[in-house]
Amino acid sequence: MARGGRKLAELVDKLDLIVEVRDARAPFSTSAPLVSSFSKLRPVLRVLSKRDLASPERTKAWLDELGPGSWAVDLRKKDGLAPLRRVLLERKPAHRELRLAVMGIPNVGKSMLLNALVGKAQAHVGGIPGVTRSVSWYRNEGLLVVDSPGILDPHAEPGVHQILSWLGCAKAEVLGGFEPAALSFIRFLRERGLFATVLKKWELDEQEEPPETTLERVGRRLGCLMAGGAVNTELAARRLLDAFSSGKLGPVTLEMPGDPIYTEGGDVL
Ligand SMILES: Nc1nc2c(ncn2[C@@H]2O[C@H](COP(=O)(O)OP(=O)(O)OP(=O)(O)O)[C@@H](O)[C@H]2O)c(=O)[nH]1
Ligand SMILES: [Mg+2]
Repeated sequence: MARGGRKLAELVDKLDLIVEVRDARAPFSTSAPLVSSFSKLRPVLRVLSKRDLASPERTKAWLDELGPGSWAVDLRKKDGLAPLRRVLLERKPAHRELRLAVMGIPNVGKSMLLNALVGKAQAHVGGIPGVTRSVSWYRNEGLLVVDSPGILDPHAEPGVHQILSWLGCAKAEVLGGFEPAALSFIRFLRERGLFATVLKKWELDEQEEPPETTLERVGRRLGCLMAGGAVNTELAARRLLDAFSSGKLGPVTLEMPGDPIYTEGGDVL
């Protein structure tokens, strides 16, 4: 287990419960296997963050699949937190604070959830993975809450890493570059029937063409041009992924419960 994972494992003994945060746009790929292993030791509640960036019908299907003890929230608007708060207060021991940790993979909104729960902007929040670097405790309103750094599973399928790079939970530049990540994203959108949903904002129509050509069209549309007029595809790739991960292209959920999106070899179908 990596050092960060060991630190979390040592922490579990001190906790009453764990809140796992996943991204509502891909609740399967953004699950943290380490947290599943802790679920034998402590109750785990599940929060799907970024509900505002996901398809409402698909979020409902995911909540049905995950069952009781799971909620979808919009942490920017602090929407949907009341039922979670209620459950936390019910579980608070009479004579001391409820001790819980917010865990999950990078950039899913753990620190933002913590700030919403303790009622103050205490933990640092940021749009890139790896903002929280150590385990820290925060307290307020009968809660003692631990913020923790996002943990990626090094043994996850290659397809999981690919999806995480589209969502901004893993750094595309580390995983082989923005361009391959954007090309696999375009391919995925086409194969999953999501192309029009995602790219309508930029008025790009779906055409029978290689993903490289689509990326060039994205680059032209966004004015990512080099001297001489050729498209800067690296920049176009970056702009496409940034726009998707930050929600500027509108709400879309990439995964459905029971709908496998990985091949047996672990690549995205
Ligand atoms: N639109 C939207 N953005 C969100 C929501 N929750 C979090 N974010 C954004 O997601 C980004 C990451 O939030 P953080 O709270 O820093 O995420 P984290 O899980 O603590 O990340 P690390 O500390 O890097 O592991 C920030 O840009 C937030 O503004 C949400 O519900 N909706
Ligand atoms: Mg954080």
